[in-house]
Amino acid sequence: MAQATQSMAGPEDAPQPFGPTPTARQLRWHEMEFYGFVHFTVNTFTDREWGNGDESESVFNPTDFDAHQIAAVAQEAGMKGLILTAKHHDGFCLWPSRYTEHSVKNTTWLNGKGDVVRDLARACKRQGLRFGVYLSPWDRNHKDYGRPEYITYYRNQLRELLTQYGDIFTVWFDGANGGDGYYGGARETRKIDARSYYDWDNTRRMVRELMPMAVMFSDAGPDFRWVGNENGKAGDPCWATLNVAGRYPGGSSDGLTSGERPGTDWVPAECDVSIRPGWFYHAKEDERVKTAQNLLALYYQSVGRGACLNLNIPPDRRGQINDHDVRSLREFHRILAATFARNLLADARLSASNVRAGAKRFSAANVLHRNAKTYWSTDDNVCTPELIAEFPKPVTFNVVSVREYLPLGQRVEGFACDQWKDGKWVEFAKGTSIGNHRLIRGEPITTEKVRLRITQAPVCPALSEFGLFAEPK
Ligand code: FUL
Repeated sequence: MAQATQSMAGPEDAPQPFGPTPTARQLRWHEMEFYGFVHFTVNTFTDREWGNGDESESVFNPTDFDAHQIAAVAQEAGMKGLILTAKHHDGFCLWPSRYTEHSVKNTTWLNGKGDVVRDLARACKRQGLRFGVYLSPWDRNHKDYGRPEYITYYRNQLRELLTQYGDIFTVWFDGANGGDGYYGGARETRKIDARSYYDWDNTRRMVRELMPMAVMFSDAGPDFRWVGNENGKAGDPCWATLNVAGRYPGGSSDGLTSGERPGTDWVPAECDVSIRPGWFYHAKEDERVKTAQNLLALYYQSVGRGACLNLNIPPDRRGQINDHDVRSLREFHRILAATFARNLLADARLSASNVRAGAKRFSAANVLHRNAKTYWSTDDNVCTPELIAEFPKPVTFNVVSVREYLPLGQRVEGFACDQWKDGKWVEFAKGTSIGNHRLIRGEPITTEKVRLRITQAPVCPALSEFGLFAEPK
């Protein structure tokens, strides 16, 4: 006779998930951490940030467009994907959409045979990068904008993008909406009700159907959220959870910077920011490109707070990433790669105050590798454990890295780090939210013992990484 299977979880079983947890598509996105925006359209040639929608197609005329240069620069900078403005607010389409004449097909560029979406999608694939699209809901060119017919047009375009260009990892739904524009010659102001006009539920359903693993961005998710500013800075804390009910794209940005805890939904933050003052390329901003040190600071304030960083690198009028930007990106990546080349904890002897059921599966050693599948956890009643790392000889570091095992939800609400100094523990860092990744960067510390304390958690923690790293001089 078969034995009755046990229905209650035993101590050797994995902890129960806490609160909302990420979907497979969100986990895939979390792992990317850093990717780029590519803002490119008629604005690049008119020197504007928002086109009015009445630009002649012939305005779009890159002299030496090179999708491979763009993708290679992104890849060398450590980005895991690129998101192209397939259509910005001016309505000009970077692909030859069959639903409008306002596109690359009516330019002299490559005799109207060019397709920026196709070329960049292919170049990304070749570089091992994921590719995503920005399709502005607000369209200052289209005659029907503001009427129901436009929603059909918008979905037709989205269908083209999701069926003609291979895998699309994200659809980025911008929140800017309504106002004056060309609108097929009407040249008037059109206001829409951002809450109801776009019928987002049905558009989202269509994206799920055509591209099940694509994550959708907006102020209100559903998969990841705007961080509430365009400076690239996440809040501290920055919870992955949010109360989504009543939110809509273009609605209130209250709570987006820090997230909400408790929160009903897993909707982590993305920090979008440009490497330049503007989103589009302007020669007059060549000397105002963010430096490698600026970019590093942004990285620690975004990725280092559990968000993803979406750094805009706008092609210039050639259709390539400008040398000024390339130089900053190279130096930024050189420092980052050298910093994270080696987890100094690999040399330490680790001891945890508690290991769940004393089982190897939950042992402290699991935190040493960035392996999204393994983690250190404790017994259910042990919510504030500590982990001590002892080194055979003193080590010097200035960056601490901690990650939670996300499939079990965001569990930790407080943590602290101590160094062994003059015969006692001295705290040198503390924080609240961890989530996908928490980086703390400070002055170099030299010590032979480090302690990580979980100081507040409603349930037992589950940590997939603890690391100490040293930034090169
Ligand atoms: C905003 C837009 O209005 C900007 O032009 C840019 O595309 C930025 C990423 O989003 O809402």
